[in-house]
Amino acid sequence: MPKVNHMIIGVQASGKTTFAAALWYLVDSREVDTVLKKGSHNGDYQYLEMIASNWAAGWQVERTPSDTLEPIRINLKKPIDSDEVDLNFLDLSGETFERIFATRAVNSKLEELFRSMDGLLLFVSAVRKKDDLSILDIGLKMPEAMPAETDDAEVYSASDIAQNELNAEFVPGNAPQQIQIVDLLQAVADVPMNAKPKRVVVIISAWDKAPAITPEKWLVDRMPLLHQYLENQSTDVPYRVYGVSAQGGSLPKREKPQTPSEREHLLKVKIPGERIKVVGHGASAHDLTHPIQWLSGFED
Ligand SMILES: Nc1nc2c(ncn2[C@@H]2O[C@H](COP(=O)(O)OP(=O)(O)OP(=O)(O)O)[C@@H](O)[C@H]2O)c(=O)[nH]1
Ligand SMILES: [Mg+2]
Repeated sequence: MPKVNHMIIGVQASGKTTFAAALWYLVDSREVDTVLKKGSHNGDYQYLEMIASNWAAGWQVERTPSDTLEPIRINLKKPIDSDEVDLNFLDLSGETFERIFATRAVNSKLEELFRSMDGLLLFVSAVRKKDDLSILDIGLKMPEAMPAETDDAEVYSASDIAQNELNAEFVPGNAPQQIQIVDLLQAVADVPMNAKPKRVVVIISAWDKAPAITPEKWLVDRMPLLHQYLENQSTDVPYRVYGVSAQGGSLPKREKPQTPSEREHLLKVKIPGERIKVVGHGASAHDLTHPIQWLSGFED
C-alpha cells in the first residue's frame, strides 16, 4: 500500500497541536469508534504521548516553539484492510508559517515535505476575530484613532484611514490569516515548487466558540478570500470544510490552572474522547479521523 503524506499547516494558535494530541489520544485509547484506526508505530512517539496525556488531563497543549518541525507522525489504517497506511503530519509552528509568508523562502527540508504532500490539512481558528475586519471597519469601531475633522466616523474615507495606517509598522504575523494562507498556497503551487495537494481539508478549530452556522458558511462569511481560492481550484483540488472542537471548550494552561475556563465542566465527561466534537460531512460526533479518511482518498 502506498504511503500517504499529509501536511498540517496553519498560523499561530490555529489549533494544530491540540488536534494532534486529541487524535493520538482517540486512536490510542479506542474509547470511541473511529473510521480509521491506529496503525503500527515504530520509533519514538514520546512527544505525542506527552501532549496526549496533557490533553486528557484537561490542560492546554504547549505552544510549538518556532523553528520546530516537530515530527508528529500518526499512523492510521482502514479497519478492513490488513495493509497499513502511513499518515505523516508535520506540525509546522505558526511562527515558521508566518516567516515563510514574510520572506517567501523555505528551507530544503520543508520544500521536500511540500513536494511530497498528498493532502493538506489547513487549520484556522474560530476564535481569531481579525479576519472579519477591514481597515474601514477598524475606523468605524475606533473613531478616536482617526483624523479629528469630524465626529462622524462614517464619513472617513478609505484614503484617510489608509494614511493613518501608513505610520504603522508592517508585522507579517498580523496580516489576516486568510491572506497568509492563500499567499502561501499560491507560492507553493507556483514555480519552482509546483507543489499542489490532491485534496484539501479546512479544519475550523475551537468550533465550540463558533456561531450556530455550518462550517462552510463560516468560511464564506469569515474568510471569503480563502473560500474563493479553494472554490476556484476545486475541480482539480477538491476540498472540504469541517468544524472541530478538539478540546470541547476552553482549557487553562497547566501552569495557570486558575484562569477562567470550561475545564471543570469538561472533566465531568467521563470518557475524554467524548469531549471532542466534529461537525461536517456525516462525521460521527467525536471522530477526528473522518476528515483524514477523505483527505487520504479512501472516500469519494
Ligand atoms: N475553545 C477552544 N479552544 C481551543 C480548542 N483547540 C485549541 N484551542 C485553543 O487554541 C489555542 C492554540 O492551540 P494550539 O493547538 O496550541 O495551536 P497551534 O496551531 O499548535 O499553535 P502554534 O504552536 O503556536 O503554531 C490554545 O489556546 C488552545 O487552548 C478547542 O477545541 N476549543
Ligand atoms: Mg503547535
